[in-house]
Amino acid sequence: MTQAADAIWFAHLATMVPNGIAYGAIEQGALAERAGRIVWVGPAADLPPPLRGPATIIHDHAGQWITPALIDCHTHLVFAGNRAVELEARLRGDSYESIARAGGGILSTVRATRAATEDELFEAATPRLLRLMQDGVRTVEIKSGYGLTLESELRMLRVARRLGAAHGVRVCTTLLAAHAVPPEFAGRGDAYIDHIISDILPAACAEGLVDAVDAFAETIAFSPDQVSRLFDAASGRGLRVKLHADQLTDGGGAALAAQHGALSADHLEYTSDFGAAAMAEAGTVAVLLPGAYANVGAAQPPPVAEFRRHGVPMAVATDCNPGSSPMCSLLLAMNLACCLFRMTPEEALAGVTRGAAQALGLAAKLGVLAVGMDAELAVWGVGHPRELAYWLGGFYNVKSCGLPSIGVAARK
Ligand code: DI6
Ligand code: FE
Repeated sequence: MTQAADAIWFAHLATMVPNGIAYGAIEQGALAERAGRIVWVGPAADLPPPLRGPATIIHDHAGQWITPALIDCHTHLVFAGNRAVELEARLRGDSYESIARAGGGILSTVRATRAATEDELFEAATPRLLRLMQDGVRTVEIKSGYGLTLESELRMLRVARRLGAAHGVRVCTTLLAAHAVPPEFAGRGDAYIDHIISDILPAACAEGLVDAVDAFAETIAFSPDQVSRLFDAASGRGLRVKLHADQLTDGGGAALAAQHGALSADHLEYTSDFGAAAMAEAGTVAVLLPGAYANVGAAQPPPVAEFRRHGVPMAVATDCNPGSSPMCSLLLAMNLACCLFRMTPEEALAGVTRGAAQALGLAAKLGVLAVGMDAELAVWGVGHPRELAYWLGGFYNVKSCGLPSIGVAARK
């Protein structure tokens, strides 16, 4: 006998299951949830009557659309200060790299972030997280990387965890201590990588603060050899890795990420066909960040057509950070991915649901509406899911989100 559900939603469903139907759509669908899991999805007319018990909460959103709750799989949400002066400098002709080489860029945010207390970082990041949540985001990846000392990297990751607990959002924490060479190690990148491997990584792991390890592979940051050493250490601890790859130059970053079985390689403006093929082979997700592309004024977009051709899974994220992508709207990122990268609205939505879940290693429980998955939903006042990528910045804010029947807090 079928047990009654805790809650049932009636709406059009963009399940995002890749079944050959656009958006995996089920018009006039029903979705039943029990104990936080999806137990039934299908056309409302086929809903088994026993699922609807006397205590089942009914959410009738007839005519509206439900998608999986959105996932922002690449952010640097925790930081102090801002870098609006760098926008002016870039408009005067300075490049992102030249600003970084002159001691601005990431290192200027490092100075501000080191000087901030844990509470100050929490207060600064809170409105950014709330803005993401207005766009239906319920899972956010947050990187460290503006501390670059043991103590300040851990502080950033603690703030990230605290943000998740305070706002009922699943936060995935990524250790990005290899974001820039800190001033204390100027000219000694290898010694800094040694310090991460022997001190920062173990301490962050001991506190349970690391879901994944990331690095910035670039001429202004870390070399392939340095990244490889760090990734070997991370893998030795059973951690998955991600890489900021080929953002400003083709440094072979995509292939390097693939070689290490990375969950994702991110940015990828300069990725070669060889790199795309390697990613497909390794199952590494291409995380595309159109905010950074637009704001830095990159010369070429990532090779989306090659990713499609090779079957590389794609994700879209905000890259919310004070330098290259001061943006807190995932719906805007979807629009930019379509207008700047020629992704389709369906690919953009898949990129903030199914693809993003895969980029975080959460594809077994998030990203599609299917039986057995976590019931994390967003209800939208749109006539068709393509509208989510259509409005610049999400005119149609999410109507409701999460799990009214059991609350949204403390799910990990
Ligand atoms: N690439 C980026 O776009 C961000 N980090 C990175 O490695 C930018 C970080 C910043 O400019 O503060
Ligand atoms: Fe980034």
